[in-house]
Amino acid sequence: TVTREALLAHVQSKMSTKRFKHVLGVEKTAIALAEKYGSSEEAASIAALIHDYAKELPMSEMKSVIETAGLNPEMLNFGSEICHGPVATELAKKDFGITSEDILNAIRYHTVGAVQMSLLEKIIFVADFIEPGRSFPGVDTARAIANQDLDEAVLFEMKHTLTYLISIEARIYPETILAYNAWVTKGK
Ligand code: DGI
Ligand code: FE
Ligand code: FE
Ligand code: FE
Repeated sequence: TVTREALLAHVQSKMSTKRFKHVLGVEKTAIALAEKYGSSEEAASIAALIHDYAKELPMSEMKSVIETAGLNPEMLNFGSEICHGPVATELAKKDFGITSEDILNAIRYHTVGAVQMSLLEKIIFVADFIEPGRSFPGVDTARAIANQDLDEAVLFEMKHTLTYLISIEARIYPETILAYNAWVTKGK
């Protein structure tokens, strides 16, 4: 597989300095969570470095990746925010030869989450939300929860994101609601 140095160079070449800083913050946070919760730190690093690899791709290129890979074309109606994770997953296979389904799913579901999530998927989902560069109201609460209970942090993030999206009258991707419904009833 690809070395961290090669990955860093490729990823950096595809995005703004600001977004690359975010990616490094996600990597650092994901490695710390992996250590804390007993997951592979190497897998956390690779998934974190690739998670936003497609974020600045033009929609025309996203569309062609989605069509070629046979992904659900419905996501195109929700723009780059919803498409960039699944598209990065395809590019991770093609550009970097990533074959670990766990790493690929962590990249795929990093924006929306999923009904069932592996430890690595939860780590990338939460690390993306709480990395040191994030500064929205509630981020310190999210960091404190992530330090205590990773599942609670996933649910907190889903509630926070959905509340935010509704407040700005954004359209909710159906998978976002399915994930929220599954997590909000866990343990009840
Ligand atoms: O790529 P990042 O900015 O690091 O973070 P992200 O991939 O977690 O989220 C990107 C954006 O996607 C974030 O501003 C919230 C938005 N988003 C998440 N779920 C939905 C959504 N946007 C819409 N319209 N609908 C959703 O269901
Ligand atoms: Fe993202
Ligand atoms: Fe996120
Ligand atoms: Fe991100």
